[in-house]
Amino acid sequence: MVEIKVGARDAGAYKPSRDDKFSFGLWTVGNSGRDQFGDATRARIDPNDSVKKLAELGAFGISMHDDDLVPYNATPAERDAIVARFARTLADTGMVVSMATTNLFGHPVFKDGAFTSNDRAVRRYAIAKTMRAIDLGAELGAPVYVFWGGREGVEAMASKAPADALERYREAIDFLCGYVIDRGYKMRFAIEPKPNEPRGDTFLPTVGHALAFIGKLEHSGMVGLNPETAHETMSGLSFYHAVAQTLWHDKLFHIDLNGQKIGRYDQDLRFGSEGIKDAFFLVKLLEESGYQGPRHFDAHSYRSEDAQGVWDFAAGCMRTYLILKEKAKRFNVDPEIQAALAEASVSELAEPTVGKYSAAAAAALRGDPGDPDALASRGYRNEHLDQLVMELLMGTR
Ligand SMILES: [Mn+2]
Repeated sequence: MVEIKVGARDAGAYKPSRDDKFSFGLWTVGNSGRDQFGDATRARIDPNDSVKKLAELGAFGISMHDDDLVPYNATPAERDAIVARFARTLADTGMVVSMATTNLFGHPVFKDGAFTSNDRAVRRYAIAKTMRAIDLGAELGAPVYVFWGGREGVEAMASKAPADALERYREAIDFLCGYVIDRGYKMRFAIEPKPNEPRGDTFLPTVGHALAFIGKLEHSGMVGLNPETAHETMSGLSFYHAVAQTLWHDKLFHIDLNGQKIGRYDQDLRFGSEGIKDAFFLVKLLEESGYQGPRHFDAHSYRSEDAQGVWDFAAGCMRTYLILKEKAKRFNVDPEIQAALAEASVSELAEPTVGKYSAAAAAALRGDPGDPDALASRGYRNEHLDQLVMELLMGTR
């Protein structure tokens, strides 16, 4: 049993540092609390102030849509002044832009979709806007560029042929890969799946759909995923398993962490505030997988909060991550948990089953396939194992 001193670890053990690579979208802490049913409940925060405050709290980076920083109708001169001031704030604080993306959902022009709008002129506008936003991301040093197709979907099923929409999606990503290569930007793309909201049904709804889509791309090597806790969980799927498969495909280029209840609207809650067991195994996975990217939070504070609540939210996301990271270390050294893993034969799953096919191996296996009744007689003690995990998470181990 690990000895625990109450309060001892509050003296800074969960204090985030740059090495933890925590980042936040400008739109996350900048969320004003507006929702479907009510107006903003707090004032907009200047992006420069967000950067300063996040740096103070221990984050290393920020992410941004083009429109988070540069207003839609800014002149080229205004745009350059805004970007120059922002670059100075980044330099002053030591913060980086760890990811950039395009807002292809807010303006009414995208009401029928962006890359998949039926209107060819809208599709061309969306790609042009994305090229401008990629330039901005490159100017600020973003190594990853995210594609969330917020409006790429339908309500009326008859309104789009899905195969045509996927072709246009593929065409857009291929074209933009070509643009990045042509410009010599050191930038990779990450697709962010989501099942629905704001559209009734969205194209590329889950991690699995997006992984399959990448296989059809011309430059598939430079395109990976940006899976999000809330988006997979909305579908009732395990985010932990989604990320594990993404890693297995070498496609985890970025990640959006938050909290979400199954079957609800997109809640974007503080990381770890729902689904604590999924969050625990996710953190353990990220920390043990060699993932080098940002631990990025795409979430926002409750609508009930004022400015202080926003910073409580941001600090809470990072603190919960670090607590779960420490729990993962305890998991690995807890003798009872290790014994329970052995009883469940967890490491045996890493051993090959039959090896590569040969006629001799097939004949040997058919000659001695094993006795199903004898094999069925064992238990795996998963109840015991899971109880130990729960006790670890509840703080009694
Ligand atoms: Mn997201």
